[in-house]
Parts: sequence; structure tokens; C-alpha cells
Amino acid sequence: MPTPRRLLATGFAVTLTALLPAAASAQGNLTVYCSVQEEWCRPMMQAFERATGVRVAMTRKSSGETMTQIRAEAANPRGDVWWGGTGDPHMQAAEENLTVEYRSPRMSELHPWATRQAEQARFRTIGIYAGALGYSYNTTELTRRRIAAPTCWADLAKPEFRGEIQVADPNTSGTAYTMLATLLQVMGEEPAFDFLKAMHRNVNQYTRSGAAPARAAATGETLVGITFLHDAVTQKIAGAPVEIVAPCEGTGYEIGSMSIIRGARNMENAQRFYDWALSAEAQAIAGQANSFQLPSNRNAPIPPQAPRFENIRLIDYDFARWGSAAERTRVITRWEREVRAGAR
Ligand code: S7P
Repeated sequence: MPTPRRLLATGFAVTLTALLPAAASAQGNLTVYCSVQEEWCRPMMQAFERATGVRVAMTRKSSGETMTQIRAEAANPRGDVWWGGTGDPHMQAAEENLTVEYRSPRMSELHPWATRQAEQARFRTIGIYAGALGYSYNTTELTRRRIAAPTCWADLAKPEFRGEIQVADPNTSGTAYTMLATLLQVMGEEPAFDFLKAMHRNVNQYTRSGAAPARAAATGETLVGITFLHDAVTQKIAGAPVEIVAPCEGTGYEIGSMSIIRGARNMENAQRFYDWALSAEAQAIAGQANSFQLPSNRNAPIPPQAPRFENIRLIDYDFARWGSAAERTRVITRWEREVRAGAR
């Protein structure tokens, strides 16, 4: 298994949860690619280390970036587990044979949406949390600019939002790909691309990370940030002047997922982590780390701040279709060509 130094030497930004001396841990090692926010990645890895004595080296990257990295490393895998991040790229990794089947004994503790994800991927991935997509806007800036409060996706294409919207780039971000797939399902493909082209004129920046636009809306750097609703909640409870919108036309959601990487050098510890991460106790760490997704273990506490699905107009997101390699590649390529390349 690569030492943290070797990972650094290859140019990857490594966050070490265990800056332990060089002596090998009696329980061995584990390399985790983490695609939730750093604030949640760190306590998860530390808790696993405490619970098992396994020494964890963790790298944090967005979902699309992690998928690209795992594919690039396929001939010489460096990671053991990919934990977190939107489900679509996990589904694609499963289809591309980059991850392996594993049936955890904890599967019976999970909500049906989490196990359905596993079944659709031939048990090469599994749902660990869920969260709906939407946007947040800075109320101070909205008042200052005298713009009517947006409530729908369609509002984001209006001329008064010129240069006021931030969203991530679907090449790197699972959140942004969820937005593309959501709009195509809500509006139909051609109207969705017309909308995306119109909204493109209003976008001030396509960020690398999916949650960054929520932080930018919180500080007023942008008026509107498109993200998962739970990422906006994190900003709101920290005191940011933001309102959170579940768009009126309906919206999509993610099944945040976990997969074991094919060729994992620490397979036994990978399975140990996998089982542990599905436990109610491990999933309770999310809320403590200000991450407000809905946990997949039925016995895990739901953070009171978590946006509840029953209060949101949700679409019946087709994870098998939009998580397929062909669709994901086709949609992102079309977005690059027809939206991103367009003038603003
Ligand atoms: O912040 C948590 C979260 O929204 O981040 C994940 C996301 O995929 C990582 O960001 P990218 O959009 O940059 O890939 C989500 O799965 C998760 O809920």
C-alpha cells in the first residue's frame, strides 16, 4: 500500500488523518478516497481508526475527480475504498468494472433506496446517505439589488440574475452532474438544454467543488448558489443570511454512495470499513460534523436540520439510466459543447 509520502509524491493532495510514526499499525492500513466535505471526512476516518486500530490515509476529492482518478489508477490501484460522493459516478465505476461486489451483513439495516442502489450496481456500490438538490440565495444581496425572490429553476434564467449564479462543473463535480440529470428529467432534454444555455449567461463561475457555491452565496460572493440543500443548510445554521429553495418544478436527489475499489491492497480492512460505515453509530457522525444528509441506516439519527424528502417535490430519479457510463459521458459532452463553450 502506498505510504502517505508516496501519494504526495505523485501529486495528489493528501489529507492525513493519521500522521503516525512510520511504524506499521498492528491492524494494518487503509486508503480511503473521500468525496464528502473535508469536515465530515476527517472525523469519520478518526472514528474508524479509534474503533479498529487500522491506520487510515485519506484523500478528499470531488466525485467526478475521484472517478477519473480511480479509472487512471486501474492498472495499479492505490485506493481501497471510495466513501461518499454522488451515486451516479459510483454507478459508472461499477459498470466500468473499477469496483468490486461486496454484500455487507449490515445491508438489512438500510433503507430500501440504499439497497436498491446496490442491486442496480450488482452490489458494487451501496447508498450511505441521500440529499435533494436545489439552491440558496443571499437575502442581503437580494434586497440590495431589489430582485424578486426566486422559487423555481426557471427563475435562474431571468436577465436580472446576470452574473449572479454559481454552480459547479459537471466534469469534476457530482453535484453539478446531478443538476444536469435533474433538469433533463424535470424539463425534457431539449428544453433543459435551452434553459442551461440561458442560465449560462447568468453564471459567474463554474466551480470545481459542488458545495463551493453554497459557501459563496453565504458570503455574498455570489447571489445564488446551486448545490444540494444540505450544503446550504450548513451555511444557514452557521448564521449566513441565506434562504434555501427546493425548486417549484420539482427536483432531483442523490444517493451518496460507497464502493470498494477493484484490486484494493487492503481488502480485509476495506470490508471492515464498509461494514462499519453502514452502522448507525458511524452514520451519526454526519450530523456532528454539520453534514445534514439523510442517513441510509434506518437506526441512525436523522439530523433535525436535514431537509426532509416529504417536504420537497421530488422526481423519480432514474439512477440506472443517469448513472450509466454512456449517458453520463453523453450528457457532460453535450453540456461542454453547447453550454460551457457558449458566449456569456
Ligand atoms: O457536501 C456534501 C456533498 O454535497 O458533497 C458530495 C459531493 O459529491 C462532493 O462534491 P462534488 O459535487 O464536488 O462532487 C455529495 O455527495 C455530498 O452530499
